[in-house]
Amino acid sequence: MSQKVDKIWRNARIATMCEGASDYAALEGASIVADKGRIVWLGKDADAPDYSAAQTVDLEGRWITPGLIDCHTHLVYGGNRAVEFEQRLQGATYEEISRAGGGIVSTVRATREAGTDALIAQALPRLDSLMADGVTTIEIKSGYGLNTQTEMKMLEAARALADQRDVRVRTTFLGAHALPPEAEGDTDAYITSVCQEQLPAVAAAGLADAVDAFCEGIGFSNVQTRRVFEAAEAHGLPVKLHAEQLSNLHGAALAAEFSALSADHLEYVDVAGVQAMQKSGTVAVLLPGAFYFLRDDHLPPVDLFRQHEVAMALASDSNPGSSPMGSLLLVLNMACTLFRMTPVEALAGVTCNAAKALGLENDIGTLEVGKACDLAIWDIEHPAELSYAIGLNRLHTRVWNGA
Ligand code: DI6
Ligand code: FE
Repeated sequence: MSQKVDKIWRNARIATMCEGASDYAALEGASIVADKGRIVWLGKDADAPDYSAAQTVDLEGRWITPGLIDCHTHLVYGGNRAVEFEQRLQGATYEEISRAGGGIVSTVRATREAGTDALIAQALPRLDSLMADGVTTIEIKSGYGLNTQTEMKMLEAARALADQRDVRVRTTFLGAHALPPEAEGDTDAYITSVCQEQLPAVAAAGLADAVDAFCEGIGFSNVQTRRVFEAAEAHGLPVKLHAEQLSNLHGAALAAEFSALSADHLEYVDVAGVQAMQKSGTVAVLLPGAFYFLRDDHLPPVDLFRQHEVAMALASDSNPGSSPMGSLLLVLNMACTLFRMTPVEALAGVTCNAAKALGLENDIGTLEVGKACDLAIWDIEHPAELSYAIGLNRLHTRVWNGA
């Protein structure tokens, strides 16, 4: 008697991404069989066991990739910063605007004023835009609240998005994103409140899957970041870090010391930082949207990551100040044109390596038996088209947890 399953997609070309960034690890004339949200079989059509499926779809040679993963976003926030964009076009720099009390802090004001429902309503169109590119998992950071109440409100809003859409949401607590105005220049005292008030409250409520910080001249020092990581460790939460975006404060090495899941941005990382990341298995999350939007000209050392076999992930960094973007496919193109990554590296960056950056590599990111059945099905002839095309979305169907 044939085994009953929920669904079969057959006659497909499948980029399994099981070999990391070295190869699409593709199968042609192939099927994926899903049951109860998981992949239960995958292989050549001709080798498929005798399943009886509630539904069988002939994909007529379309490509299937793992559902895309956006592993670094600030999707939940109030307002926007279009006026600051105009100021930058008139000559002000991102750092000058930040030091003059604009920048992140202006989004903090708008986010504190917004209710949870308003934050959800404002984030939904951005989420829908990313999902239209085939995104099935998204990481969302707090960091525009900078007090316990608003940080928790942001994380609750982020978690609530998963009730409204078919998407997997991972949340990251980023209380150490900027100094709130009321902290009046006392960064150490603010970090104490992050470690002793905000983080314990967030952890007790189970609202965060990881902890992040902004280690930068306009953010927090290496020593202050270490305090945040020690507090995260004490609460059993893994860490990530905004490191070496605008200068080199040796954040990547610090992140590696704490076995961080990822160090992100990394335009200014040095060899020692890359070597430390190699040892700890920390993923390099590159964010070409922010590089582009801030008109940065200091490239992240992609060749060093390759030489040291540090896995590279890519993400939108979707945020109002440095990367107001709603397309992960555009990120693939930017990674290739701006950073000289290859299309297979780019696709690995939003699938297997992005899963690793979230600590979810056993569950998502490649197409293998046992993993969640999160698929992006494309009207393309070659997977390099995903990186090649600009604003030409060829998504045919998005499948999340088998449905
Ligand atoms: N680096 C970034 O690119 C974002 N946060 C960070 O630490 C920018 C956030 C913003 O400008 O609102
Ligand atoms: Fe960021």
